[in-house]
Amino acid sequence: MSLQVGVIGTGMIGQDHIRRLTRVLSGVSVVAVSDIDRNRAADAAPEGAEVFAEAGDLIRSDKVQAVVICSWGPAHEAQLLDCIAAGKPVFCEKPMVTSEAAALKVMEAEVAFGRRLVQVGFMRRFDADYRRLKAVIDGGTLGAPLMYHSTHRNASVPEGLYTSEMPLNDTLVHDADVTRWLLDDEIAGVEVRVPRRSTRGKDLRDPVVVLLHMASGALVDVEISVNIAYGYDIRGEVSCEMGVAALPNRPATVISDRHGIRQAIPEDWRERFIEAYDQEFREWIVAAGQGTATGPSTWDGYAATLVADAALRAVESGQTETVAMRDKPDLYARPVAAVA
Ligand code: NAD
Ligand code: ISE
Repeated sequence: MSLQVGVIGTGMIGQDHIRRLTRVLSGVSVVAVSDIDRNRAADAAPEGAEVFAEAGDLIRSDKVQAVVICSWGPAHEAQLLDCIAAGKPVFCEKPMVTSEAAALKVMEAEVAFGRRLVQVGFMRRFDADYRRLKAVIDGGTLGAPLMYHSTHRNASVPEGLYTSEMPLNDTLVHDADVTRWLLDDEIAGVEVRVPRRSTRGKDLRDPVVVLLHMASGALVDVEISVNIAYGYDIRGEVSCEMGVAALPNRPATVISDRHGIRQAIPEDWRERFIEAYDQEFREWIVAAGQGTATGPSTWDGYAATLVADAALRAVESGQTETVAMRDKPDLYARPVAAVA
């Protein structure tokens, strides 16, 4: 039977996820949508889907078996808590929440419920290039990872909606999560350096360089540029004791003409990570159909939130700010048990 899903937030990524849930993937149907902009929700609703004015009513509706949250970050906390209270599996776009206090509330609610329900939208973990890179590091033939260089460049971000804090609490969270996952290590401290500001960045603090100090002693540098004009360029290279492993340049047609030899660069995240988003939902649909969640967890969302908070403090202090994580609840340490 098809998993009946309700989607909250029908902006850019909400529409893209509705497209994949209705036209690309099988075993799932979008039966409900909600957005604070009711017209946008109505325009995005697939045929037959009910439009809810209130996200809470969509979550509690009997026709909705599982929820996809694509609203703005600050709205996620209340919507996640409603999903957990209703006992419904939920896919939540990053950032899971925007403060440590909110992350703890969500984690405590899920732990009290006693079963994983939340998957956070860290799609890089589902990308084939990142998965191959991780397999090489885990294989151990290059020795221990010592440094990781992560480059995260956006051609542009939406004017007005994207605030000066967002390079650190909205964009960096991807690099923080993929670093923890790739290196199988925790982030213990965060430093931020701010170079000359790009005049294209309007009022944004852009670019920024972030140094992540890992618990093992490994060091990670992250370039965040959110207005770099030429395209969406994601790179990663791990330097180990006996060699280096890097993400490939994205395979693309090689064009040769009077301007030279070149390959196209993706315009934005929709194009670069199209297969990764498809795969994260394939895996989510299977788990949600069994009443649970696998993939990036509330614990991972909590870790990324702490790193973002520390990065925001580090900009102000100019110091290395500590990331102090709680002890990991058992719920996130044990393998997920499927529910019959
Ligand atoms: P957007 O502004 O295009 O869309 C957000 C939508 O949510 C808007 O239509 C808005 O009206 C609606 N909304 C806001 N608050 C709401 C609420 N309380 N209830 C219901 N609807 C509400 O933004 P977007 O680019 O689609 O981003 C949405 C989320 O997805 C953000 O958290 C963003 O960080 C994340 N995102 C993730 C990726 C990724 O690569 N994983 C890419 C883009 C965006
Ligand atoms: C956006 O919200 C995303 O999540 C993209 O993956 C990221 O590259 C971009 O910087 C964010 O604004």
